[in-house]
Amino acid sequence: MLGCFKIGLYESGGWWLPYEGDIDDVRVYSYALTYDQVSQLYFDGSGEPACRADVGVFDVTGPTPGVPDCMVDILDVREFASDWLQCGRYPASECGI
Ligand SMILES: [Ca+2]
Repeated sequence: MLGCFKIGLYESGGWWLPYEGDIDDVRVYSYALTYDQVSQLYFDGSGEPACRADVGVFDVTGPTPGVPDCMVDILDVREFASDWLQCGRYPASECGI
């Protein structure tokens, strides 16, 4: 299936709206790029590491509480573990704590 794309516009609710930003590098490929290829292009252009979407569900926080930092590390484990000892039974005496 062939689609169309427009440079400088984006679709929202059936309307094409002007993109409010700068575009300084446009490339059209005849094939789909891999995550690694897209990430490398981003890194080459910005010098900043790209955040891969495949770490998303485990990255729940970072040095700023509640703000994911694109890394799965001890801060995320601490966040997951923070609820382990909570008991949802009623009455609370049934929790055995
Ligand atoms: Ca994190």
